[in-house]
Amino acid sequence: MNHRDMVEIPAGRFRMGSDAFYAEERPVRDVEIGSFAIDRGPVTVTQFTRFVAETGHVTVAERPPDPADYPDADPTLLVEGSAVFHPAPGPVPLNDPSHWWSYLPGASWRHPWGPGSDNSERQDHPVTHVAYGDAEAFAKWAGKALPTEAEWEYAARGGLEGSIFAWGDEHHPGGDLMANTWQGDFPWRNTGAKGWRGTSPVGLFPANRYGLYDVTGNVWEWTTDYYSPAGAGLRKAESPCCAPPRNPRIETPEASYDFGGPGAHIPRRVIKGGSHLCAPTYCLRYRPAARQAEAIDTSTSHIGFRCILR
Ligand SMILES: [Ca+2]
Ligand SMILES: [Cu+2]
Repeated sequence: MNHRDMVEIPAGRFRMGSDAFYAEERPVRDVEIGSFAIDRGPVTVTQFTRFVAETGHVTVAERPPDPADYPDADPTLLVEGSAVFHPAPGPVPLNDPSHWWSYLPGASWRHPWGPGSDNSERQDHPVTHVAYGDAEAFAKWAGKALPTEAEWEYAARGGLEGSIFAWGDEHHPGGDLMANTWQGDFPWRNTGAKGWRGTSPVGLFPANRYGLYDVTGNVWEWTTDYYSPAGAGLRKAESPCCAPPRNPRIETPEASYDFGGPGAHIPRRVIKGGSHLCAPTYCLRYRPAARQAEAIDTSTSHIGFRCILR
């Protein structure tokens, strides 16, 4: 593998999280991170194609789900497929994602918008419809690893201390659109980000100060941390005095289960950075501190990943 598409991130200390937005980002805390190299952009369709050609990897979305794993599921839905966004016909209540998400049989990284679609116009876009295990398999093949949440956030901040966005505090500095996020009225009127609806070519929007593309928007990115309502790096109450935690991570799934939900037995990991579906009226998660839980077996049209080397 060549690593010239990676950037060296120096070791250092940063302020992880945010107190100004969603509860799961709190509290802001100091964290220390060892040095590592990270991919400049999310893994592209071209790169994933090479991985599949060499390994014969079949993604989770391309395999029929095992009914034993989904005892409560409608058996007609237990077919190969993935979650695909479709614009609503008009304004809809924003508390019900079923208005714009559906499980589409035959959708996969090869057919991102369903069986009739392909990647002929999307070779340099981030690969999508990858579950956590698919991202992990790619990383292993590439001789790399997936980042922890803390590593990802540290790199995404680009050395800017405590900024709201990866580029600073202003939403649109100089009037510029800085990332591929939803333009128009979510989830029905999509005027496009630099002409793109859905994913966009990696590198179309400005890099952050470390030279990383698409840390904000385009696709959410998998990290290795299991989700817990408060993220990694919190100091134990009994030791508030001491040095900040170094390379914190959450390696046990206990806090990640979505009790009461249909997939309550499936562990969830943290995804970062927001996607082309983030809109200020709906979801302000296109910020380095923002975080979301995603079930490890789930793939969608707006989640991808990038790798690191420690
Ligand atoms: Ca991203
Ligand atoms: Cu969002």
